[in-house]
Amino acid sequence: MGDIRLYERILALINKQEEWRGHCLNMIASENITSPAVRKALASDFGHRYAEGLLGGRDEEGFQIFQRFYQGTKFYDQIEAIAMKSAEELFGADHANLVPISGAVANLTAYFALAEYGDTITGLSIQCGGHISHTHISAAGIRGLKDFPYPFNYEEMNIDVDKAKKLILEKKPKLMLFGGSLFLFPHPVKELKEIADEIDAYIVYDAAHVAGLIAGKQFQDPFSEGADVITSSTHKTFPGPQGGMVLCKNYLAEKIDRAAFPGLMSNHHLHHVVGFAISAEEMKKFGRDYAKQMIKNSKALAQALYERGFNVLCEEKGFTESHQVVVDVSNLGGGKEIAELFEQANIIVNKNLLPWDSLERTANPSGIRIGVPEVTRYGMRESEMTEIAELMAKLALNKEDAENIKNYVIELKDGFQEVKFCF
Ligand code: DSN
Repeated sequence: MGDIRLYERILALINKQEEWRGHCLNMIASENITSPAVRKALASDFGHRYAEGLLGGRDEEGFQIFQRFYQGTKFYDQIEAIAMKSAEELFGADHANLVPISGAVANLTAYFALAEYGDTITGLSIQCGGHISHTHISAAGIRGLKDFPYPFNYEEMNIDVDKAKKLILEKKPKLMLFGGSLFLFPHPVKELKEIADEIDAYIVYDAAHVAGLIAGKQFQDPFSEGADVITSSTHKTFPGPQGGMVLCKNYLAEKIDRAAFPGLMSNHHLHHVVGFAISAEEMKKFGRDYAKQMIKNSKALAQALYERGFNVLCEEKGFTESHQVVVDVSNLGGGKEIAELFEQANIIVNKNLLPWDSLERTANPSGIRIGVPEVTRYGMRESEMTEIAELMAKLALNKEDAENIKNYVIELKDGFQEVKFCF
């Protein structure tokens, strides 16, 4: 039986969440904030509807034609067609499929399309930044794929190209994955393209974290470097609603589409695609400026943290070329302790395994990962990054009172309430 008290409690918790996170510095690297127009799309009638169907070619302007199994899709079909074309333009893809409902499902779609049960794949290990869906414990395992990790260079925080070449020639994976969740520098796609061709492997680039940087032309361009497929979520540096997509070259379009529908999904999430369509227009107009500012901000934050005594990774490489800053806090009690301490002061980050951690350290790993997508989208710039670094230093290094720092955080955030880089 429905319980009015629980119902009211849920409504109250929604308000509490909005109130609290509205006064936080949200610095989870995989999160972002959507524009008011995207929020409107998410709450629209499209969230109630179905639009199952197959793709049926393009019209003379290049917009997708759909063969739906449901009536009532005449407006939605126009939006999905626009969204597909925009995604193709932003990422230099021949074809976009917007059916996957998350980044992990986008990866599963690629696995279903391009690999067979029992095939071998390679990607980064979880400690070195690979996403769980790149491994046997998640989507790759569901597809029955055997994974082995690329050799990794700790100083470079990147794949060791020479060692990787030897291992790839030996193990001959069907798929070579790039991208991940701990992602400071572009991955060596073009450096490993030749070897992929030699063993007939597909290159799948998981752009979930860096999609906004790629669309804003401030990171590597996976397709021009040799990727066959880009998989992604749509809500990290790319400031859309939560969801997924697969972008590909023409020769894989049919396989990807069939893997998405009817392969893995029946209906997709229409309100998500509508929100994505809006955010894609925002990125076409403001994406370059937004992506540039994200990178300026992450570099400024890393430098300021380093100057205050934090052990920020990769000082010799300029710390980062992405939206992330990674700090080894093992000397300060570990990632769990520091992330929880920051949370007491309304600074939200996540603890993170570092490449030299064993998986047993998952509960309290050596690192924290700090992301700037959302604070950048609220209009913060380099000077605010210095202020944030100062607050973090007061908390973690000087052991100042978290309640007191929280007041500074709230005051800082109060000056940045409006979402920028949108119409
Ligand atoms: N778990 C997400 C991240 O934080 O990177 C990716 O799905």
